[in-house]
Amino acid sequence: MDIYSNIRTSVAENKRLLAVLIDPDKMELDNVEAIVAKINESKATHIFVGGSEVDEGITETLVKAIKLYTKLPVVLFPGDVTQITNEADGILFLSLISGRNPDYLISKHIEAISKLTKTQLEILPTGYLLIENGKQTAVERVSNTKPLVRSNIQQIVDTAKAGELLGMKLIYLEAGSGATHPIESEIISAVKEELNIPLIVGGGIRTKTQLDAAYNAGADLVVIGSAFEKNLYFFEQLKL
Ligand code: 1GP
Repeated sequence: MDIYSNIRTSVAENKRLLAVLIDPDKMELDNVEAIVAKINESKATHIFVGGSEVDEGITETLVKAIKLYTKLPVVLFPGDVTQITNEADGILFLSLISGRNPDYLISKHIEAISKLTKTQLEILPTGYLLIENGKQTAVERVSNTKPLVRSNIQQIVDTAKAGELLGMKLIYLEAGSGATHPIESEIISAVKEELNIPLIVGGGIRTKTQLDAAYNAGADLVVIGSAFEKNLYFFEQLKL
């Protein structure tokens, strides 16, 4: 089954999906086998690969290495066109709909087409919403956009719903890597209530309480990067 059908089936069955995010910039190739072994032992259902600023070429090498050691779907979560590689299974084709920078709303996508059409990647059109979290994150800096204000829940809900009605297949609520505050439950549940497509939540999730809170509020797929990067025993300690 393809990645999206799998996600939809899991959501229909109330399964909790978990993606481990690997940033190619922070990963030594020598460590890939051991790290992927840890991911395989955990409850992770997906591996996301990407970062806001990644040197050209290293994403492909990393994805190739990851694929040697896992059967989990490897999905690109690219910060830029240069991170596209046919070695992965799919790609979040992200439109930063919280922002007003045309580069990240449509221009980068046009730039990506000549590469994407030469790949077999499953393309997952994703409405990407950056939400204010207490400090400036790499996404905000690199995309030169303002995050949505946390307290304006209606604006966040309307933005997510607009993404769905534009035909996007996933909505991703992003607090930013290493965020001070993960996305609040009130925001997740308000967005979930209005959406008919799967909801991804990530950024700043460091504890089991925060992870459970995201799922309980309605996240279908949670993304964890930094906490696992800092401590490879993170999922074992969470008893996941
Ligand atoms: C960032 O949502 C992801 O794009 C994951 O964030 O690194 O804080 O887990 P963390």
